[in-house]
Amino acid sequence: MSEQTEQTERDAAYDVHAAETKWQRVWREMQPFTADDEVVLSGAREKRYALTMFPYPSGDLHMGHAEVTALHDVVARYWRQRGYEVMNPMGWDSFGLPAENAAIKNDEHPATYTYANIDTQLESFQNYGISFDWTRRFNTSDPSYYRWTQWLFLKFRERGLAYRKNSPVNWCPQDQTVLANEQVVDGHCERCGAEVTKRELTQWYFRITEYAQELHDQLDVLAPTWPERVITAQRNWIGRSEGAHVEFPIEGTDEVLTVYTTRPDTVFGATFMVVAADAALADRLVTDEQRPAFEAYREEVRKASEIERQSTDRPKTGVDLGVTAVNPLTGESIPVWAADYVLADYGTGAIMAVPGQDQRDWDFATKFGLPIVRTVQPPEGWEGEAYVGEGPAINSANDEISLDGLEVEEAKTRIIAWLEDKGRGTGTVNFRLRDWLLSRQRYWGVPIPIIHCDRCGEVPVPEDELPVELPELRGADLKPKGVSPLAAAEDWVSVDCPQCGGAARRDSDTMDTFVDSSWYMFRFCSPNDDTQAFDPALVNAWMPCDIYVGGVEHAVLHLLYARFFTKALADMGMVDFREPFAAQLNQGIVINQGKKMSKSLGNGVSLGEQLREYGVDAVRLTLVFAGPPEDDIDWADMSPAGSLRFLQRARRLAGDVTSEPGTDPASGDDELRRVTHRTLQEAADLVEGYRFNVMVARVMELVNATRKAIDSGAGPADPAVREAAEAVAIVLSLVAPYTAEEMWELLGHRPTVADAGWPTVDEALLVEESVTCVVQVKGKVRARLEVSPDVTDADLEAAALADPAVQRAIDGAPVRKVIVRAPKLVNVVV
Ligand code: ANZ
Ligand code: ZN
Repeated sequence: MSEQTEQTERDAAYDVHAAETKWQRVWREMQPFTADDEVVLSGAREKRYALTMFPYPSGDLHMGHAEVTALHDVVARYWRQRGYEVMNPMGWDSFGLPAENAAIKNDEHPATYTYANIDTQLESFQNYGISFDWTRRFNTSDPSYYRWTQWLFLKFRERGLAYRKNSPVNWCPQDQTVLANEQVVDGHCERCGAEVTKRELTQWYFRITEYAQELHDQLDVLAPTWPERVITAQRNWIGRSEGAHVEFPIEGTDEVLTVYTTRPDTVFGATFMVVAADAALADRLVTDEQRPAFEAYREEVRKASEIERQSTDRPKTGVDLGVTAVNPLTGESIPVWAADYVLADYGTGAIMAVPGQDQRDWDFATKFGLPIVRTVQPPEGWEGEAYVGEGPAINSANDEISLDGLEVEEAKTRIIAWLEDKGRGTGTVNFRLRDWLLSRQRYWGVPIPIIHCDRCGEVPVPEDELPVELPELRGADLKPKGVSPLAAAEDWVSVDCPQCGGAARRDSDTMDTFVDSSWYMFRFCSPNDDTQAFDPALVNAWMPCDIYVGGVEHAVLHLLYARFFTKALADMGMVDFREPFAAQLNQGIVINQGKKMSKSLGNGVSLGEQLREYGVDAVRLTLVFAGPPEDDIDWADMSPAGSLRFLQRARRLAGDVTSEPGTDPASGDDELRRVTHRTLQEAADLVEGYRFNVMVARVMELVNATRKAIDSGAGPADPAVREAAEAVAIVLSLVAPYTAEEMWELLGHRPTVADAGWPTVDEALLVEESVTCVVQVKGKVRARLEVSPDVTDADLEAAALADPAVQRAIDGAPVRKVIVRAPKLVNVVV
């Protein structure tokens, strides 16, 4: 090749798409990302489990997937370069409403739709060059997976952690199915946005409340490595509060109304009681005379959403139940009302109303002319209504106890002790968290492995008959109807009872998809094991996940459920850790022109088009370089073309290097070597601190420094230039794997750069050049010392006093004081 063509070759933009095809073939042959269980079991290498939330197979991958996996891959590939055995698995969360609704819309079977999309997404992921271990993939809708979801359900049920009960539940009128509390966002269905109503139904639940305390407490342990907003969201959702149960006898009956209150100190001010209108208790207490009014009111209440019911600016409504209770402290007879602002499924479903200290109670009392007694002294000049702040207790004494003058906390302690002593109440902890409603009246999910028999009741499907396969129901109408389409599949539903052999019926509900995703991280550790849900030895070796990258929208859904599953499995002796995710990172979202991408706004950005136009690496680099991972990215402000130009520039460096691979860099240009080693050091720190965008900026600087050294300094044969170019390739491999492979090859190495290993940083090269320190004696500069910028005060003082010029200036006089301002100044006073 003539020098001329060589030059043109190097300067020409390389064909990114040809490189993609080429390296995909190489990777497919090499399988460099297959995690080795043996290495981890034997302890030969330390493990890292990098997990990113697996997708729903609805449509092809979009910008959101591109962003989260690009960020995630930085960490996974970095760990590999650092010599860890990395497991980075991927699969599909392939059951659920999104697929089912899309399938209905397209008049297709959900399975056809789902598996076609999985194929598409798989190909896109492979093209996108994420370092996934594809040998571990599975789909939650595969019978080989959901067999174990069913098995786990039965194990949970054996332990009393899965059960059925009748109660008012959230109902989505659009999707025609029940929803868990976690799936109701501001009173609306998380999936379709319809306003959620209540229905009284018998449903399956997981007893997550059994773990409320631990789920709450362990947040403190997770806080340093989990995003603050997730910790806060979970803390609020679990909603731990401390208070008391206080008993109010109902006059003329044996009934006792127990209330939950966080302010037992205000009990002297309880002038009436309120029971949730839809609680069974209200129905039991109401007098015959008040019943018609009560029932009419209850009808209204049932139509209201929880949000409406709790909104404070809504006029208060209610009905007097016609009975009275006795305030255990004042001995007064107080009326009992039913209202909607008290919720049936929180606390005890009843409250003592203290209008002096609670604004909702104040509004209610004012509206219905009920008495108001203040029991906390408001500050001077107080003109508000209910006073919720601190202050001394007032109007709070009887013959046996006085709280008057006590501050809130002290008064609480005192009254709880008294109540407990008299057997009229107890101090207690309450949680907002409810049990997790898991059954759904829809088709595309895991069948609940239970058979209902008139004689035997609920009978679990025997383990050796699992999985209970989802019937195909080709051609059946899957539109939401309020009952599962499975109920109509007579052949499937009617079975013999496994216990008595009599005619029985399968449970026709399916499980919420969040059940599927609550244990998938365990399955990845032994994905092909058909003898058990997971291999405990492998799970204990690989888990917990060292990082979990995903969207903050799962803060209280998936992330809470997965924590619950882990704790339950630990208590069953199946795993020896209690939290599944040691660290977590939430990415922001990709928006366009300041707005969320949406069809109706017409501002969607097609990932496919971006990839075709700029190539995978440029898109990945753009997403990682855009800003801190947690921030949203506005694609309109991004320049994938600029990213591509940078990648071309980086690649050209590799083409320019003329020294041989393995050349000792020690004799190379010192200045460039310093930049290289500082970059390697900083890049490592930046990746570990999730500051990937700054890491990219440092590589860009290194590319510039190297280019300068080639063109106007050391020249292409200098070993420091090779060292720098190799460092660029290795660091860049975390973000732009194709370009990095190209560079690695141009530099004369065999693939794959993913396994090159992070170069050892030479500490000596990190030391910054010296600083000049001025030494004064009697106010006159007597010496200048060249010292390290991080010299200690003591070392600097010793060095200054030992200097011959300084000694001469002191001339034997007694030193009174030495003022040291390291590293720049020493002042000797004699
Ligand atoms: C008397 C009282 C006086 C209250 C006062 C507050 C202030 P958290 O912190 O959320 O647990 N409450 C209890 N059960 C309820 C229900 N089912 N529906 C609606 N409200 C209910 O709140 C506990 C407080 O919320 C309880 O303390 C109770 O009102 C109310 F100055 O009791 B309190
Ligand atoms: Zn039976």
